[in-house]
Amino acid sequence: MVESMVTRDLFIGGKWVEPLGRARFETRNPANGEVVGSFVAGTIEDASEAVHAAHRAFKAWKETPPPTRGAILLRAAEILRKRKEAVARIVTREMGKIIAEGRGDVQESIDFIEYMAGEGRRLAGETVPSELRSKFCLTLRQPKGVVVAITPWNFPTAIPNWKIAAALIAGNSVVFKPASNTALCAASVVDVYEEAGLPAGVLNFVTGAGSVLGNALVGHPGVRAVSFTGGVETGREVYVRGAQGLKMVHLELGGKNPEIVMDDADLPLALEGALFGAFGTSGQRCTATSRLILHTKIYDEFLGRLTERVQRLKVGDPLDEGIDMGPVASRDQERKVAEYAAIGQQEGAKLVTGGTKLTGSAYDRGFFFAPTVFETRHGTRISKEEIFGPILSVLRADGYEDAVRIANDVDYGLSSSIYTRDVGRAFHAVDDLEAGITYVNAPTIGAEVQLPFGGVKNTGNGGREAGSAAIEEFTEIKTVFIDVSNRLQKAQIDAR
Ligand code: UN1
Repeated sequence: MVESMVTRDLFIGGKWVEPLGRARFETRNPANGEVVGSFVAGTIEDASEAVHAAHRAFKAWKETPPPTRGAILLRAAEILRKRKEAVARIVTREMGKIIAEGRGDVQESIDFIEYMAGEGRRLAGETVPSELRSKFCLTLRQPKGVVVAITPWNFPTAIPNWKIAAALIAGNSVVFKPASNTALCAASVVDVYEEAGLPAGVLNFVTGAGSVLGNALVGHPGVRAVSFTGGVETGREVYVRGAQGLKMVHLELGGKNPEIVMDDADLPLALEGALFGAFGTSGQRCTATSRLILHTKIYDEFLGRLTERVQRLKVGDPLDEGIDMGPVASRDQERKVAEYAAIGQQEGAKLVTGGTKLTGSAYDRGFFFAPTVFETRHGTRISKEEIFGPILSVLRADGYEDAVRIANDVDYGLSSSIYTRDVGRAFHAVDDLEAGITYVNAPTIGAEVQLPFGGVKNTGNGGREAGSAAIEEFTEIKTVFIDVSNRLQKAQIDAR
């Protein structure tokens, strides 16, 4: 089916605008090259306009009672639920994840917006005793101001919503700058909030090069906080630039997530987990299983079964139900994955299956790469660097201690997984694995919105998003003392 190309503009101050004389860029379906959408290549002026619009809208939005903000979010969730299938198709066409995962992306958005809507009736602070008489101490949550959301293409509706819905319920106004290659997904997110009745200027949307817009937004003196999900190198630049303005910069970066399979594991279950974790979304999740650490006693058997299953994965048009894996998201991704496949072979890893671009009439117009498995030693580049594609490195471990040592000896620490039937061992792993997220008897992917998401080491800078942490990300704490004693009471001095 040929679907038509859509033209979208910038959304600033509650209006869709195409500023005069701006160049445009296109997004393309990575499965077949069709043009999906056309967008404005925004400039520094556009970034600045968006920040100003967000500023103008901030005060009234901050003063809007949080339950009223929540009601708008609930409407947004409802609108998105009604158009789940249509938006899921946009996700799949623009980014290439299989349609079941496209639906999952949108569902994750709906779930999170609903969850944050409820937060409108909580946004809880704390109440603690005073050391003095007739004095009350409490904290309130206040919005930060104008916040910037810079989002990646791999979860092109879910990650924007993690940031936008949390920022909005807390009373911030937002400038949203999505990854360019999923700009139509991003515009579809903006539509939902606009139609839900979000006041003009509370959410603004700019598209274009990160090197232009991202820099302008992060460096803008009117911006108080930046929430960024993407690669480590860009994350570092965002952090440094934000630091110059003493801004809160929240970073969600890469991963090199291990699945450990112990000798007592339920092997068929661990196998399903590895396949989904490594090749779901063509391996393009920060939480993807990119290392499979096998206990030496089950190594040969497990690798044999894995290989057989990987070779049977159906790779094809991600809009077709029944396909296991679609293309990678872009030519750049394809190049990077091919480079790592070559690196693996140069550094002496044994290619078990895959390793090449897929060819043939079903594949030639898209960026299809074969699901790939390497056997390698810990320490090789493919065993330590984030690839963000369908390449799984299989590593051998002598036992639990060795497996944990290998798992932890990388620069990242987002997700991790262990398959074992030994409950004691499982809890030790929960303690021992250096990662923000540990799964027991489940793959490294599959975060749920009501729990914090984030990682340690180079995966971020200590923050978490989603779950209870989402509100912390986007609020300032106001500490309040109310003295009703009608006299000067001195803390630390009178308090005896
Ligand atoms: C990401 O990998 O970039 O854990 C986000 C998951 C997702 C979120 C992942 N729901 O699989």
